[in-house]
Amino acid sequence: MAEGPLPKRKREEEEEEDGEAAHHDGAAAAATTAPFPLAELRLRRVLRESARDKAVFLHGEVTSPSGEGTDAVIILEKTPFQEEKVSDLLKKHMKLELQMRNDIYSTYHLYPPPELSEIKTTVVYPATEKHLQKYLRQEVHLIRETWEDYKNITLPFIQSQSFSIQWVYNILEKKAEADRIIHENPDPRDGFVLVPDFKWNQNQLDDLYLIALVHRREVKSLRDLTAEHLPLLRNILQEGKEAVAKRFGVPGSQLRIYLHYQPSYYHLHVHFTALGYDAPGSSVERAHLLADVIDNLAMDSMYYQKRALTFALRADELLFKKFQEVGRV
Ligand code: M7G
Repeated sequence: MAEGPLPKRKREEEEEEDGEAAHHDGAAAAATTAPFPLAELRLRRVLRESARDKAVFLHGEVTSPSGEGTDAVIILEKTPFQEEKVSDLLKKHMKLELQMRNDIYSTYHLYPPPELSEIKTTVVYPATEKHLQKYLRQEVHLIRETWEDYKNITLPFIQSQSFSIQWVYNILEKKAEADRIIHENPDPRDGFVLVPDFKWNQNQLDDLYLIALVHRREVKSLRDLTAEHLPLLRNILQEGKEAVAKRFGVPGSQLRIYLHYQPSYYHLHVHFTALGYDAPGSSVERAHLLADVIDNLAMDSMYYQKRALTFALRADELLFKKFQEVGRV
């Protein structure tokens, strides 16, 4: 892909320095209904492509009338089949082209009508450098982070560098996605909001994915949790399961309910995914089952301020470099 002039990129530092302004921008963006100008996007490069997930992650640029380019990340993803639409697909297909035939075996190219060939499209715009990094395919390494490492390396880093969590505040304040809320416990200390994760289009239950966002704002991640948070965590586990069973008919025994460490967004949240779905980020080096977290805290309030935690970092990440500098990798 030809590299053009360096585009304008929304900088994380700007958001940090300019907290209030960013807050207003985010709230305004939440209310915007105009669709993203996809056709005008200039494709700069493919950040990552996954044959297994049938998804492609693109870095594009939108050029304003004044000629200034702004970065965007576009994720295009083929969605799972919906059982109830399969017979439509057989009946209403536009074309069926034979690819090969051998004995009793044959394969075809089937071209579905537009309403049955949706591509889930996620847009991050304007995208920061950190967003581009997040989706770029990179070599990864495991880090074993002690509590001292957390305090000396990770915490200062996340305080200066992490993604804006304006989108979380927009949900909690009902400025965005208010009509998507599945359940809310409004208690400011022990309450939370459960919404469909934006990875899930809600068309089928196979890849069910919801996220519980806590109302309290000072809990960044698993590392901050103590026994004080047990009522909050138990509410999420109990009420979250009940809400999913009631709305989607999926029982708690078929849900994987977990926290990420490290998360991308440092406002405590819990992932709810269908057990049969191999969700991105559900592997052992990142997912911590909520039920286990609760048990650990009940046994020892300081459990997550004592033990080392393992996670993977990409080789080009600044945090990885910080661990490298002090010889921890
Ligand atoms: P994470 O563990 O902080 O990071 O999870 P990850 O994205 O690397 O997994 C944050 C979760 O919030 C992810 O599952 C995202 O898909 C989801 N998410 C992110 N954003 C920006 C939104 C949003 O605007 N709305 C909703 N509903 N979910 C989001």
